Amino acid sequence: MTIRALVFDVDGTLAETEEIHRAAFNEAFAEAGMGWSWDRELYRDLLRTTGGHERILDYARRVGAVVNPSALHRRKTEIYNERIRGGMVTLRPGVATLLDHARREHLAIAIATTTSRPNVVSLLESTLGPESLGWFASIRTGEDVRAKKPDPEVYHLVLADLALSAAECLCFEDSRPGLLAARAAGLRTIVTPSIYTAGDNFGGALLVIRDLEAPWSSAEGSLQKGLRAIATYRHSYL
Ligand code: XBP
Ligand code: MG
Repeated sequence: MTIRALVFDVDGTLAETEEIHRAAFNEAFAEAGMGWSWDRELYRDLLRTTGGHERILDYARRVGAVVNPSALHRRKTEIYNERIRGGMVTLRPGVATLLDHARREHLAIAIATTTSRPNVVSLLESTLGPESLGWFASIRTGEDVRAKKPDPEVYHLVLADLALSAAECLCFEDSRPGLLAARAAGLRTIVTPSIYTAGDNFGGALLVIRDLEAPWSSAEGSLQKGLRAIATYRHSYL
């Protein structure tokens, strides 16, 4: 079947943003004078809870603290956006080229993420330019759903926006909760593990590759053919 759309996760897939999220959480905690500081090892564990608001609540429960997660998360989002708009992040290898090829070959591109909408807007604007928001046929975020990944709700919303079946799309994720969400929506998923997810169980993925700097994005006019070959080849194994 012809692939009509590529659906992308954001954090860890488009860019290695998780260290900027972690720094923003820690700065918000410090400003509030809470004495909380999440190191990398702890954050790796906390990432199993998707969504920053939920992550704060999860940690508060672990340490038996009573906090206002909404105020903390609002401030964390402000700090994160200042940092992203300050040019702190670049896209992962191959991402810009793949988006470019997809657009040239008239595939729709879309976003399905757990993170908050302002974070997606600032990331796209500061890496791809202000006009890039208009390239995406659907952008669905954690703000649009009742249940975050691994629940498939965000992917169902994107598919409805695109008016396409899962079989007509390919999905790009970096984490196990993301992969589970995409698979539960019936999407074939290519995984590019990120700094916090390398070594996770990616069973059910169509393909697990280091990054998106792949042959399909360098061969002129062959994206559709390349993606279809990968999808068809592996389809019978899923
Ligand atoms: C990754 C996440 C996000 C971010 C924090 O989501 O779990 O929660 O860590 O973002 P994805 P917020 O890979 O699906 O983009 O604080 O805005 O929730
Ligand atoms: Mg991710």
